[in-house]
Amino acid sequence: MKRLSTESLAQLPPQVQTPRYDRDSTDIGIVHLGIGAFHRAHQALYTEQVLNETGGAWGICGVSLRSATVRDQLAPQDCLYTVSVNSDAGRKLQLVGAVKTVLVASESPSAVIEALCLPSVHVVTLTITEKGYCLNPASGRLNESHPDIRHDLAYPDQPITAIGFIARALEHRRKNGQAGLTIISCDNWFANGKRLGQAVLDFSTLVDTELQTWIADHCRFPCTMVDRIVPVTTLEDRERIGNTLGHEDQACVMTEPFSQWVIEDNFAGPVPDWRSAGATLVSDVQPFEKMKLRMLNGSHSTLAYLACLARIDTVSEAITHPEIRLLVEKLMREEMVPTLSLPGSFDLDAYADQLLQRFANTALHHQTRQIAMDGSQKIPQRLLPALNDYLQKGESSAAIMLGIAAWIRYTRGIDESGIRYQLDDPLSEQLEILHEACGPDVESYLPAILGISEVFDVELKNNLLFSKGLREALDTLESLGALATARLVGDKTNG
Ligand code: CS2
Repeated sequence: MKRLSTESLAQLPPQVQTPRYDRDSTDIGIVHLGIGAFHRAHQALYTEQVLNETGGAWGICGVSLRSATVRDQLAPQDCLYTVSVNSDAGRKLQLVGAVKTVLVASESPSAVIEALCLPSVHVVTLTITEKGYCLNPASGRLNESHPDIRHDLAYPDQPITAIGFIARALEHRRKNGQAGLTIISCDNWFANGKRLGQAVLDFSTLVDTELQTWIADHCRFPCTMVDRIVPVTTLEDRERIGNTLGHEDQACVMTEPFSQWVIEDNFAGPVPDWRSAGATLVSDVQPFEKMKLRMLNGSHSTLAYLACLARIDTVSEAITHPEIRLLVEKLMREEMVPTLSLPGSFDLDAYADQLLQRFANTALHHQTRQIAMDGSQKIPQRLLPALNDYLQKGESSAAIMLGIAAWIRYTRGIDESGIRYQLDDPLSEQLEILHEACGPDVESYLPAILGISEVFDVELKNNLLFSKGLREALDTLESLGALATARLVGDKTNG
């Protein structure tokens, strides 16, 4: 089968939507760091719609920080790719042209710095996952002893972290008298823009305090809430898309019909008119971020750890188990909703209904193992803050507690059937050593896990309600298993 390319555009089946603007004359206006499937199914599509509607110099230069895989998938097909919107009603295909070029930072760091310094570039977006920010998840400050950060401070022209690239490019832009940039984190962190800004400022202080002042004056780091479920693309997905297009597409992405982007209206210069493409611009994103992190991501992680322990592969399958559904509903409606306050007449119960429907989408095949990765980075965002709200009042919340306990149990690297798996987490080595030393006894491994300061701050670690609740949840998980524990907790009244 022939590979997808600009020439194939005219030969695609009529139901496939294709770019309506002149790609060749579209200049690069955005550099995106971390060009994975999520970016291609989310921000790039918003930009694509702007280009389709009004044109403009908003082409995207995608950057992969480490691996060449995405570049090798996109470059041979002129960076064109398909987004497949999958639901029980069928599949809708759109061919996206907004990405114009892809760079691999590890192969050519100078090309990335040059791209960030292009006069036509006004916006940088990032999806580098939580760990990419090199922050201490508990304190939210740059982890200055992170080996990659130390590398970037020592070799500023060959950075390896997003923070190092941004700081170096901004140094050039300042020296060349160029404009600053709007730098937009699109990762699932609470106050993601503030954290990114903090990381860049912490880093630049170590380089030169004048740079730090220039960045503070000339750049903006708006917070955002991004939402769209994007499972890993499988071989079967590629085959199916290839058969429909009549052309091979190595870079296609699968997603759901739902999409949401809430952006803080705080820019350093021009940005695409994403509002016209369905994004919401607000002065304060935090209520939305908090809602999404606690309701969607908090449930996702809780469901994923329980499901992985019980060997349930996908989210849609997990949510058909009455035990898991009961627990997830309790977590959302009884425990998370009371910790949230949204502007206007926003209906959180309807939001929960919609999430349950999204989780039940059987056309998506969203792997629970995909969500389970990087738990040490995700738990402090998704579950601990809401639990803290309860602990501060001397109360507890059984479903959230079980979510955290399920992650801890999952870090043992062995499921309930005795099958071993590799942890995919920046702390995996530390966790493996810890469990190796402690063995399967909760009394032994729990205190050791609570000692991981990147995840649990001292106050939380020393909170007796917290450690007691976790011990109980872990004891039940270890003796009854994930599903029976979910039922027990789901049925229990909080007190
Ligand atoms: C998921 C998210 O993988 C995960 O941890 O919880 O990627 C989730 O699918 C997105 O945040 C949805 O917007």
